[in-house]
Parts: sequence; structure tokens; C-alpha cells
Amino acid sequence: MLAFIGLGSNLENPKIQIENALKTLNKDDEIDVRSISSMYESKPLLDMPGPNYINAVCKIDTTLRAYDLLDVCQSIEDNQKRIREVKWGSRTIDLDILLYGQQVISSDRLSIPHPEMINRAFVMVPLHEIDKEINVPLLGPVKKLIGRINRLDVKKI
Ligand code: A4P
Ligand code: MG
Repeated sequence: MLAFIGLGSNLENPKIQIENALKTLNKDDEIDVRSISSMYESKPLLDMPGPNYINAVCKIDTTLRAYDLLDVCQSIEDNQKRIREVKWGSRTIDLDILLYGQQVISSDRLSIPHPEMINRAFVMVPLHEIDKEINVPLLGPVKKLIGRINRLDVKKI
């Protein structure tokens, strides 16, 4: 199954945090990282206090089911010592499953497509960079959705 994962960090050397998470993903026997976007810098959403974020998106090919992929993502967050304090608070690493094939999943533990993704420049710009033809289930083609995004919200680094 082709899936897309959004990575974000704003603490303790964010670029290295993202690179380490990508390495760990690719080491998993059931995950093949196919492409990785550039990294992008942006301010925290809603002007929350804290350092700027670095974000990237990767495309993977995986034999894992969606919930098992979530387990892998959460174990990477735990290993990189992410402490969950406040919702939307600063974090060493955050991995969100953006898309899992064309599946729509809606449960307490997992919402795919990620509900906020189409509003976030730090997701849509890197997603569009690595796959201009992808469709977001229920919402439409990335090529069209990118038109609603203010690209100035992110800076390619
Ligand atoms: N969960 C549900 N769906 C998913 C999914 N598709 N992928 C559940 C991953 N997890 C999913 O997540 C809370 C729960 O969401 C998990 O237990 C999982 O079962 P979390 O990562 O522990 O909590 P959180 O990150 O504080 O909340 P949330 O809603 O994921 O926050 P966001 O939306 O990730 O926002 N500003 C910039 N510039 N860049 C950023 O990356 N990120 C955030 C966090 C805020 N501001 C930001 C950025
Ligand atoms: Mg999250």
C-alpha cells in the first residue's frame, strides 16, 4: 500500500529528529521509503509559543495495515523521547499518517485522511512537491487543493 507520512519537529535539532525518524521508518522490514520532500520551516500554528517547526512529508510503500503503521509511528515518537504535554505543544517529533492508499478511516485512534492536512501549508506544500497526481479521498486532487494554500506560510530550507 502506498501511504504518506507527515513529520514535524520544533525541539532539539528538528532536522536531525526528522532524519532519524526517516531512517527508522526505512529500517522496518515492512516499510520502504520511496520519496522524501524537502524540509520546510514555519511558525507554530495559531501563533502558539515556541520555536519554529521543521516539517517534511515522505511517501512509503508498506505491507503494514494502517493501525500497525500507526504503532510504528508512535514507537518512533516514544523512542525520540517525545513527551506529550499539551495538545499542539512543542515536540521533538510528530508523525502523522496523512494518506493510506485511498482508504478512509475514522475511529478514535485513527483518522485518515488526516483531518487538518488540507488546511496546512506545511503538509500540502511538501506533499505536492513529491506527488502532484495524488488524490485526497473525499476532498479531491492535491493539484487542486494546493490552490487554497498560502505558500508563503512555509519556507523551503
Ligand atoms: N490519530 C488520529 N489520526 C491520526 C493519524 N492520521 N496519524 C491519533 C497519527 N495519529 C493519529 O496525536 C493524538 C492522537 O491522534 C494519537 O494518539 C493518534 O491515535 P498526538 O500526536 O499524540 O497529539 P498531538 O500531535 O498533540 O495532536 P494532533 O491533533 O496530532 O496535533 P497535530 O495536528 O499533529 O498538530 N505548527 C507547525 N508549523 N508545524 C507542525 O508540524 N504541529 C502541530 C501539532 C501544531 N502546530 C504545528 C505543527
Ligand atoms: Mg500528531
